[in-house]
Amino acid sequence: MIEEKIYEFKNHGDYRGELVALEYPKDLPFPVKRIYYIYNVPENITRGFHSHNELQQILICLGGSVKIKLKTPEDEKIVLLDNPNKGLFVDKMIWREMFEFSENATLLVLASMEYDENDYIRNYDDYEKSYWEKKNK
Ligand code: T46
Repeated sequence: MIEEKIYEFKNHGDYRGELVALEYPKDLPFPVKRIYYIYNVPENITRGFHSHNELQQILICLGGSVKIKLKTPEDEKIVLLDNPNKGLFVDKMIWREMFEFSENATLLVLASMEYDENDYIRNYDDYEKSYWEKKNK
């Protein structure tokens, strides 16, 4: 079973607008080593199609909305991100696809590791093999 772990961030907003502050370990499960964001995604584009050996991430949709498919050989979940107060934890060894980006969507990602292409599993058959190997260890 894939656990759908959503972090509900504290909002310090007042009449001047909203403010969310994220600190490790108070609000986040790992110290953030890298931040990136995805935006201006054209209609009908799906991104992702990979898993990670070790990387853990939190996905936050700062504006607009996007759907995230989380998948393993045993389970599949689709999560709608449409609120900057919420962060979706995506664990290592979970296949992910990001789709249905709204026109103005900005997806912010907090990552537990620096960028390392060797940590990616971009072929689904390799992912499936590695998933069962790790699970049956
Ligand atoms: C993930 C999902 C949610 C870098 O040079 N540094 C980086 O930190 C990242 C994330 C990417 N890149 C390069 C590698 C590729 O040449 O940017 C290009 C696009 O990356 P990619 O095709 O992997 O993008 P997505 O949107 O398919 O996946 C990204 C992350 O790569 C991935 O870790 O979990 O967002």
